[in-house]
Amino acid sequence: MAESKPRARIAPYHQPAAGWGALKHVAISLVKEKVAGGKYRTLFRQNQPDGFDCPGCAWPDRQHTSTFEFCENGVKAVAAEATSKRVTPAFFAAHTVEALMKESDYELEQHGRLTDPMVYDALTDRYVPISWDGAFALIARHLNALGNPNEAAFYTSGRASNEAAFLYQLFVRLYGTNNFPDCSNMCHEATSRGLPGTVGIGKGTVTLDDFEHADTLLIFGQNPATNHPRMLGELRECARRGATIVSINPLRERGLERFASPQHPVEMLTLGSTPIASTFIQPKVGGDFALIKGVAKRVLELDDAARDAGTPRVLDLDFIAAHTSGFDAFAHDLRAESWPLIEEESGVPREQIEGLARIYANGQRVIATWGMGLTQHKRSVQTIQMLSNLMMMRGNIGREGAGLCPVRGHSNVQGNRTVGIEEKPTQAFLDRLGRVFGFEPPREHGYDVVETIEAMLAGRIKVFVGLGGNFSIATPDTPRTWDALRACDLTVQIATKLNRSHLVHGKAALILPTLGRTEVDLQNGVAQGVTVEDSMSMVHISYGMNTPASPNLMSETAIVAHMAHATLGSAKVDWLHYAADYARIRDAIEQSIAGFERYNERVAQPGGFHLRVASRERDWQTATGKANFVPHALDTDTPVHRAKRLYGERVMTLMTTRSHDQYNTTIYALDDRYRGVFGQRRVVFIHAADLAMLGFKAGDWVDLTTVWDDGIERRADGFLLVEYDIPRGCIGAYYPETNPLVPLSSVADVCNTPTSKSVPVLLHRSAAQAAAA
Ligand SMILES: Nc1nc2c(c(=O)[nH]1)N[C@H]1C(S)=C(S)[C@@H](COP(=O)(O)OP(=O)(O)OC[C@H]3O[C@@H](n4cnc5c(=O)[nH]c(N)nc54)[C@H](O)[C@@H]3O)O[C@H]1N2
Ligand SMILES: Nc1nc2c(c(=O)[nH]1)N[C@H]1C(S)=C(S)[C@@H](COP(=O)(O)OP(=O)(O)OC[C@H]3O[C@@H](n4cnc5c(=O)[nH]c(N)nc54)[C@H](O)[C@@H]3O)O[C@H]1N2
Ligand SMILES: [Mo]
Repeated sequence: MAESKPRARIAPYHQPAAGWGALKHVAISLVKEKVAGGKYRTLFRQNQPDGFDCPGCAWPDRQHTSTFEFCENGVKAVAAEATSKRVTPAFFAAHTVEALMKESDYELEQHGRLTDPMVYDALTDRYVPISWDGAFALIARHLNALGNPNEAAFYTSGRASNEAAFLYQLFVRLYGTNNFPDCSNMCHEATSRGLPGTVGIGKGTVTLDDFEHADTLLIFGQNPATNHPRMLGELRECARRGATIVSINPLRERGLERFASPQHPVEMLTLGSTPIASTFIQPKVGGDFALIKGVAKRVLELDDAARDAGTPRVLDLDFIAAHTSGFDAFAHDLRAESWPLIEEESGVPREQIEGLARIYANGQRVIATWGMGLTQHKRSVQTIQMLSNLMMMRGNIGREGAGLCPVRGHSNVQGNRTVGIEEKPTQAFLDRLGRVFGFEPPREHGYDVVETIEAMLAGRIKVFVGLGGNFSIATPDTPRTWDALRACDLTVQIATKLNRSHLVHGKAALILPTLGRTEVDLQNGVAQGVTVEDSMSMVHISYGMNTPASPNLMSETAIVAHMAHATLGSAKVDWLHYAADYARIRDAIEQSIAGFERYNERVAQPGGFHLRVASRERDWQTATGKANFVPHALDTDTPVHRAKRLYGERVMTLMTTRSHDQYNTTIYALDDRYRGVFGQRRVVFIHAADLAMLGFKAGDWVDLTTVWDDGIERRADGFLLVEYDIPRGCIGAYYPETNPLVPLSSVADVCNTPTSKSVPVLLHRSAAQAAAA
């Protein structure tokens, strides 16, 4: 690479989050990306009524109107898409796949936007140009040659629009399978599978308005300064109103300590900032289930005391009586739970658990938010159900200023699920889809991400299509996943930028370059809008404004339509007719899915519309017709417990997380400013006492191996040890570099999410460093 790498260093960060630091970095990212001429203005049209929906995260916008919401990482996402650098046929002619494999993910990202459809040529180990028609014919030939449609898998990364995703699932179901692995399987699946059991629907119950009324916010396992920067603006307002904000996270994330708002010139000029969280609880990694159960147990004790003293009750008895089922069994289980076990498993001392229970019980309107810190563990579904139990004890669901707030990742991951990207569809969904389009959809459940990789390894999946994303390294067990992908007959990647999944490919392979959301999408000369659903169920329309990166790009919707047309023909569904005017697809969504009445009309209103979430209205769509309290036992036999029985306290629980300068597998730059890491990514955060216990010191290099029971060696080599404020026995490192350590069979109960935030590992003095010494 021509660009010289910045010098690596570790330097703790003492400034507030956002503020001048963030503005400076926006300027750097614009210059570095060489944002194509005149496109700066697009940054100011982001999340405006006539602009595009930010391809960054799924955090909602206030009314989607007037004020330009400043977001450093949103700007990076837009700038990365608007870069003037190009990956052309000439680029591919100059680089073999073998040569590109030697580049880092950061280097691959720097090459810029893909411009033309390309097909892999095994003779020269290069990608060569192919016509769009040739590409679609190749896909059709492979799909139609399979003995069984279940031998193909269709991945979705949550950036696809509702229109593209709806057409995609229709195509795949008409083709004959429910094999829809998606990024959600690795992300908020525990939320989507856990909440239906308690409140009936796997979505959050709050909207942004509730943040204006909440007096207490519990933030579980999230790093909003990096991953949802606009959420900090809401939290800042809550803090200024005097709301109590608690961060529950093994790390004291910088953005939750102090935040200087770029929206507020006075704070910027005076170098002032707003303190955000008033309380930090640092459970051990994976300790939240025990912690939340402990808080619930304490709330029950406080209620017992209130009852005995004749003071106002702590439980919301009216809510429990009118709206819930199963409280007695739940309370019985809480009373029987052991305090020492709760303390041991959470890693939080009893006084702090009691303190948190007091904060919760004092709150009249409580919102609980959560991110990947809760969803990527063995017991994630149980943890999320325990959190709903806790919220139900005081009626904190379905009233103003209170509720459940899962904070989703990809900007349209929630919408994708709503319009049918779901490997386990309900029969009712399939019935209606089949009725509208006159076919009998496949009924058996399809494969999720982990099952897809297992099926590829067993030779049961032969064709893989990826609508966005970077399947080869977002997934666990990297070397095995690569074997799996390479065993496929055909891999197809629909993408904006070059990534590892284009290099780790099937025997035949296609790269299909697509428009990004920021770009004008013309069909028959008419600009098309696409719709997305944010993390709070607001559906709105998005129009791109930039000139496409290349004249030879197709929109995702058009690519899907042409794939379907080539594979199935257009007798049953006139695919190209749909792709010619996306309003027709919205009409089809309206006919097929509840809640989309007058879709085109309502989405045209500024701000769009709220898709009904029944639980928000205390309409409980569960088997009991009530919200269910679901008791769960503490598990003392997780993979981490088992590893500790074998290797004792040397076993560390590894959480894999995001740095500030990445978007999932897209590495924009090599810094993690708020955690004080610069110019490098191969670091391990570790407690000082664990360094001493293991005989290391900060600055040493280590190799990591996983403790697992299938005889396969899993390792990731060459990480710098960084002393950090993290609980004993826990370490942190970045994803995707650590995915080789996550076993494919290490998944969460019920939802099958890879346990990428709790991997039992051992640290070894780096072989390379030892050799050099
Ligand atoms: N800039 C940027 N924005 C993004 C993304 C990005 O990569 N970059 N990714 C997008 C996507 S797809 C998603 S899903 C979201 C992810 O956003 P987040 O949910 O914030 O994801 P992570 O950075 O993986 O980790 C979250 C936090 O969990 C904490 N944590 C780890 N283990 C535990 C635990 O056991 N308990 C608790 N309580 N906390 C724990 C970590 O310390 C960290 O602060 O962000 C989205 N937005
Ligand atoms: N160890 C570990 N593993 C994890 C996680 C973790 O915390 N730890 N997090 C998991 C989570 S939460 C998620 S969501 C997944 C993410 O998994 P993915 O969604 O598969 O990965 P991304 O890195 O978001 O995908 C980036 C690629 O998408 C393509 N792209 C970008 N924009 C567009 C577009 O508009 N259209 C199309 N077609 N392509 C586009 C670009 O080519 C880019 O290289 O990773 C999961 N894996
Ligand atoms: Mo995600």
